[in-house]
Amino acid sequence: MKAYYYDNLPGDQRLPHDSSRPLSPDYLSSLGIIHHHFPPSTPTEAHPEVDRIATARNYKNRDTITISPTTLPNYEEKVKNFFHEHLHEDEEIRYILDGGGYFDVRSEGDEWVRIKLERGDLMIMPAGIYHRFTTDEKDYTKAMRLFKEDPKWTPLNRGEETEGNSYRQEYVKMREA
Ligand code: KMT
Ligand code: NI
Repeated sequence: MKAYYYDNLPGDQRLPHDSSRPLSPDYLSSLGIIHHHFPPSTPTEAHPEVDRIATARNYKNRDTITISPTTLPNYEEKVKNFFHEHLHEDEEIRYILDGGGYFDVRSEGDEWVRIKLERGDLMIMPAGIYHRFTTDEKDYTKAMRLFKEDPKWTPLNRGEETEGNSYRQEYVKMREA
């Protein structure tokens, strides 16, 4: 895992866009993000710690998605959709089984913070945080997606409605506390 401010320069979203302004794990904590590194023994099986965390946090749902041009129908369109800024009404865990990718999350000043995830990285994002995702130049992310409740998988794209969303407001209050 590596985090830094996104450079906001035009160009392919899959490029690093590293502004050379690094951010620490403590900074991510202040945004309500938790990160661990649990390398899986094979690219198909979660590390036992992942199951332990999921059970402890009462997670009920998970799936595995392989985001690559050969495994995901309409790859280009899906990657564009993942890159639309959105939030979820539930906390979500992303665990990288293989490959890698970038999650961008909004800072408290509404800047993009880019989080580079690699195999074995586990990230817990709080409900209500604005974010987006992209593969990197290798076009290959195999990720386990874990959600607490059923069926809040729907991304809510940022707009007037998400500003008034109660999960969003709770998140902002938590960040400011
Ligand atoms: C999300 O919440 O934006 C995603 O699930 C992206 C795909 S998972 C690596
Ligand atoms: Ni999302």
